[in-house]
Amino acid sequence: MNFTRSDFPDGFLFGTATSSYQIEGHKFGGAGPTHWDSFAATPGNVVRAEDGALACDHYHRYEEDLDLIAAAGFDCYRFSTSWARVLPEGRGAPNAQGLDFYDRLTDAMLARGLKPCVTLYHWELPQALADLGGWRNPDIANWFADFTEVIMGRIGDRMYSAAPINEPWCVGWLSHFLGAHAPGLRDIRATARAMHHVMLSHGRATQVMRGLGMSNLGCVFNMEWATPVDETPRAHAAAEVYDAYYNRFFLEGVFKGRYPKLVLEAFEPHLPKNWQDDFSTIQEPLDWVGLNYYTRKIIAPNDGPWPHHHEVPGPLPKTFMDWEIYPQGLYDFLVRTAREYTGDLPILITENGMSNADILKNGAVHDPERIDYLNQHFEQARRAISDGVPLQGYFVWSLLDNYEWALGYEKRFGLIHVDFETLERTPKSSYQALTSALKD
Ligand code: IFM
Repeated sequence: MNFTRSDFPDGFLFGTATSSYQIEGHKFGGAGPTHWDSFAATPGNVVRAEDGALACDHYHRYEEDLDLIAAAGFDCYRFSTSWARVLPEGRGAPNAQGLDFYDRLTDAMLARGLKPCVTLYHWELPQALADLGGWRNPDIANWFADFTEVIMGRIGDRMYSAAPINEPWCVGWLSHFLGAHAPGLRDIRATARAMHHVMLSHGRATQVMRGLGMSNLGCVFNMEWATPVDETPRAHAAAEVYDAYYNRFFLEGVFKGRYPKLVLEAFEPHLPKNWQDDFSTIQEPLDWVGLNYYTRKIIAPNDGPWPHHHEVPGPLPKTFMDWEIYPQGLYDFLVRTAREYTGDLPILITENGMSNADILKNGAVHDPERIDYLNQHFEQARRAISDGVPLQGYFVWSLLDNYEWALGYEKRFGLIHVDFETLERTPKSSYQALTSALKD
């Protein structure tokens, strides 16, 4: 890497991140069915109809995985808890094996000196709740609050930090407007309701965790910079709409108690009754804000229905996801978030990393592209810090190659290669490079 730990302020937190369904192996330990299982079992939704039944078998191999995190010198591990592993029916009787698993996992992190940074929900909604309308049903805020009480009642006392929901945009828009993730809907009314209920559930879970005496509570929002396709006012307006429903909606809800006008123009008739009354819950005070950042999109206007735009391919080098590499966007988001929304509140980069066409050859994986990608983004993080942004940590996505949702297992994001036949782990050269950088 072209930085070391000492290039960042004292106490800056270096971490790596994963999520439950992407690595654990959902078929183990009495977990209930989720909407991702049924989505993946439907032809055309997921590459080769792959699912998270086995994934990386982290459920059995977590000790080995935590050893690798600790050996690299990371301070923190950002993991998530599976709702369906804890409450197989989404509500009601907890699964003792599931609670025991997260208890063991927590203690194993602490035993290695790793700070546990939990996200409660990273997309595997219990099927029984999806059957009741999932995120479209206003009751989900209470169901989620109850889940929070059960799982954090067990492990909350040992969490370094906690955030309720990973990437609300994906839970809402990607899954209910674009239909690309479970439950695969393409419906504006479903989207408006899901996005609002995600916000309300975030607030309710935060209240529950405060009630349990937990501290260091935050949120995790994914962001994509929107670049207008050209300099016309129409192209600029199109990019602003993208920015409004992708990036500003959640920040504005949590930190300003409102939704952007550019989104309300289309959402207002579809939002649930008395939605404005929910902001007192949505605005529950937080201790930090997390940004997940990977890329930008080039936005062109069109004459189709709202949002009247589409994405066009950009000219920059791309990752294996076909995402343009645009580190400047990370800097711009860090500065803008602090300036317009969060002021002195600590910011964390809760995800950043790349999928690469990694090849295991003679027992090694050389991934200079990933080292380069990380170098460029860490550089922007340092720039933001020197310009006064209260950035306090950086989590690399991801520890392991894993289940990349609708794209199955072929998009490798890991610092550690996983052979999905043998489940053997092989640290890549990016892992070795980060290990040297963090030693200092
Ligand atoms: O793998 C995902 C993760 O689940 C959420 N953030 C983006 C990653 C890469 O697409």
